[in-house]
Amino acid sequence: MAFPPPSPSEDPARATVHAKANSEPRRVRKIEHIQVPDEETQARDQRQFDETVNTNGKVVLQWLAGLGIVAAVMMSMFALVKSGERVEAAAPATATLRQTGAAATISEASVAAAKVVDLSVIPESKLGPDGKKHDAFTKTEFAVKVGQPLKLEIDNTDNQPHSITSPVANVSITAMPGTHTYVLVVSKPGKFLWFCQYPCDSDANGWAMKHPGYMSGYITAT
Ligand SMILES: [Cu+2]
Repeated sequence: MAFPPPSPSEDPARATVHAKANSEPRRVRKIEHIQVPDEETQARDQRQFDETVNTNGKVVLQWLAGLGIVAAVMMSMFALVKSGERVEAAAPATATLRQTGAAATISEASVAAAKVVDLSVIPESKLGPDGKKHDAFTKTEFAVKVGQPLKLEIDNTDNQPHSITSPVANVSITAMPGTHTYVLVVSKPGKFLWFCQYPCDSDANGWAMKHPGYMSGYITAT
């Protein structure tokens, strides 16, 4: 047979607590309010915490994604450089015409710091295999570093323009009569044939225009 649960009035301890609670209801409620956050406050704090974690997490993820993109770009650039080296290594030593990309953009600073090469254009000056003198540039071989400008100070002593033209190297320099400075820049490695696009060496039907060393030559970019 079970004893019935004691009533509050039968339990002295319980009766005391009950009496205290009843006698100091304001104080108890006040303490509870200060020390224990209510459900609304807890929920709000939790939301703020979650939002902070979420935001920070997103920032970290975005940062990691950005890092991944940078790494991918660097790897592809490295791959391009390596593939370029392989192409160059496999290229024959003889003249090779190469396709270049868009015109190279060069900074004023790099132009100002560029090396200067002096040359002249002199009509009927260079002896050909036919025993006659032909129109010619005094220098027809140019060595450049890819993307680095080289200044050409050309004294064109003729009374008409001549040019250093290489469509495959995206080079087109028109040397006007007189002494002027021009910028030669090539954006891709290779050995490129150039020619003068202005009709000249007319005494020999333009022979010089088709022959390297006269009104034609090579630009080597490494
Ligand atoms: Cu010419």
